[in-house]
Amino acid sequence: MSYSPTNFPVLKNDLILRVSRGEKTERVPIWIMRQAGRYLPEFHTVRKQHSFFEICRTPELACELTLQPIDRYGSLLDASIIFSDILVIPQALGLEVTMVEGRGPVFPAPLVTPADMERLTKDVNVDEALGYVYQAITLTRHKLDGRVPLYGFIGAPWTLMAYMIEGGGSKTLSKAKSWLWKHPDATHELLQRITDVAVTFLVGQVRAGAQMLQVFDSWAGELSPHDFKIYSLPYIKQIATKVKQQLKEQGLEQVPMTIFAKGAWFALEDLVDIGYEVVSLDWTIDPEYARKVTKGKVVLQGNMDPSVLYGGDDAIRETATRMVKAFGGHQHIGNLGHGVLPTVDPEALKVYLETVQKVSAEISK
Ligand code: 1CP
Repeated sequence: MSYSPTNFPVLKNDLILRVSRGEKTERVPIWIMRQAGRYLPEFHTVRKQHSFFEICRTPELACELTLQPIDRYGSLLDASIIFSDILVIPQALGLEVTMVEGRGPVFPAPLVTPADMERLTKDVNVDEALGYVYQAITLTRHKLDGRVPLYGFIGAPWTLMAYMIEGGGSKTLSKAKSWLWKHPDATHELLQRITDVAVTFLVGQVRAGAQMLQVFDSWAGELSPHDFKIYSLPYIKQIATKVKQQLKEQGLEQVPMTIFAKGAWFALEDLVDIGYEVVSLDWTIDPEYARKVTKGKVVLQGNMDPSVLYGGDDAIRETATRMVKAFGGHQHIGNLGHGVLPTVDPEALKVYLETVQKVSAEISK
């Protein structure tokens, strides 16, 4: 049976949407980056039978994995995020990406010199190439049955460019950074090509049923403050501006947008003025400092260090309580400072979710 992006079930929990619109709420909503993933035994059961990208490309499987944490934690989660990966954009641009056991994503033929950009698909038909993500989103909206809103997402241009040149994860980004210095013009051309695809893809995700959007700039903190302003900021700004403009032109509803520029504490002041309603913080930023710098202009998301989830229930409760209080119980979406780690006990995450909901309900009164 195929589903259409119309007549979606009525949303029963809109807490995260209300907070994103700047409304005062009864408590802080919470969801977790990588909440559908390797720390869940039910994920491995499916993963044993299918390759990673096969799951991403099969709407029924992507939907099943998206719903796993929602089914497990019930009312302890206030949002879902579509099961996919940031690397589907490089794939749509024509690069091969495989998931190698124990290593993560690998590009067998990464970009080595600007001449390799010839290998990228020109005038990508984004809606066709990534239509499988749209189908997964539409199906998931129906299967969620209005329990919580659904996030769509992309990787930011700088982070995706870095993967496309490094050919996978990297500790130093030495290849990607060499590119910046050796080929500044080609760098901007590549960043713009990724940006163009990203805009169309995000708009398409909303058309398919995504109710919020997040942009992951996971490698933002590898750039100096000066270089971040040149190679990341203008492109993530362009994405927010153009997505909003195109949603309007296409008669689609505006949705809250979140920027997560990991490690870019230095850019916080700039990040509040580029068109995102929510700024996601990693754990190296003190919540009270972030409040002061952002002056109430955006909702803040985050930000407990994910490794506290290894510290036992008392450490989790104590750290989560301190975090919620430091954010003040308003204009805040609970999350971790980065994705949940694959070896975390799902019960430890439960303690975190419970604590954020309980403590924030107490202080929001
Ligand atoms: O089964 C496996 O081996 C795959 C593990 C896995 C999973 C579950 C990968 C490989 N990606 C994902 C899903 C995923 N990736 C989601 C799903 C939705 C959810 O959050 O629940 C999302 C949002 C992502 C986004 C993503 N992929 C990011 C941005 C967030 C972040 O963590 O910084 C990044 C950098 C990636 C690349 C990626 N994909 C997978 C891995 C192991 C990596 C990191 C590789 C590296 O840099 O070393």
